Amino acid sequence: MYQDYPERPAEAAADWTVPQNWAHYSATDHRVWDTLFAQQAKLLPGRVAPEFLDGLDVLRLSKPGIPDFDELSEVLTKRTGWQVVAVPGLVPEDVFFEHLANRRFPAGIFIRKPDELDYISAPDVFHDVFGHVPLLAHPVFADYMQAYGQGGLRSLEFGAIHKLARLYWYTVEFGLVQGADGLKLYGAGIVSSRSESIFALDDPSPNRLGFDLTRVMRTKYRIDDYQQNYFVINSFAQLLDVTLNTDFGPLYDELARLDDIEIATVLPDDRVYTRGTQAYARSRAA
Ligand code: HBI
Ligand code: FE
Repeated sequence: MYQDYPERPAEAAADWTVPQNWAHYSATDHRVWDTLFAQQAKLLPGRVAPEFLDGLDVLRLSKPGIPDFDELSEVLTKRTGWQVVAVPGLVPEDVFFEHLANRRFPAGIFIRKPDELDYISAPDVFHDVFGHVPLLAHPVFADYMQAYGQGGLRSLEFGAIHKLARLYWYTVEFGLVQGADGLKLYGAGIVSSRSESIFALDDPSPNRLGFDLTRVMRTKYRIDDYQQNYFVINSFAQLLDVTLNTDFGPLYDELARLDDIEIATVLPDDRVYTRGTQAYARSRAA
């Protein structure tokens, strides 16, 4: 999903981990975290999957300031065996998958500046920790993330990483889940963004379609703006089951024979929750 990786910095280990150097964050850095946290903590109840709020709670993420990864890992490990490790930023895919497959989530240590609170071009510590870590405290989602990492390592052998990356994009980053009282957010790219937390649920522009593994792995995505499609799962168990019970080798063969699906297309077989007007996307293209 991300094309260019910098060289491994001299201070990083072979697996790209670095010390978090928590004591080096400035008062401004901590204030940025607190501002973003307060904003999302107010916005998300009722919009986000309850498992995410439970995760914030059990991991005590409301404690002021940027979390110390060692403290966070201690609580998380007791719950689900996951750890949070510090990395300089984006890491190469094989390194990323190797961490996930071993229940380590690589989180960037950098935090955005106070003048770029809503839009960032690379994932920072707020996106990585606030967005991704709460659901790692949920046993089923925790298993899904590991299964994804294991699948990622296998996808490298098939040269199919860009197909598998679509699964990550449309679930872990931008997924919606059907709740008892309507659609809920769970993707980290959505829940860590004030504006997309509103857009993904309320805006008439995007399509909201039922999740189907093959369909998702055929569908292009955009990295430069709000999504034009969101895919809706029934439960985290559905996501884990389909990942564990699919033989990805034959699926990659099948995908190689099928055309990619353009971003905003709705197919006859899609389970349509909302058919988008695409008005927002059109206004941005104009
Ligand atoms: N590195 N730090 C970091 N965070 C990511 O989310 C990430 C990455 N490297 C590769 C990657 N994501 C994706 O390419 C894969 O899931 C497909
Ligand atoms: Fe992310």
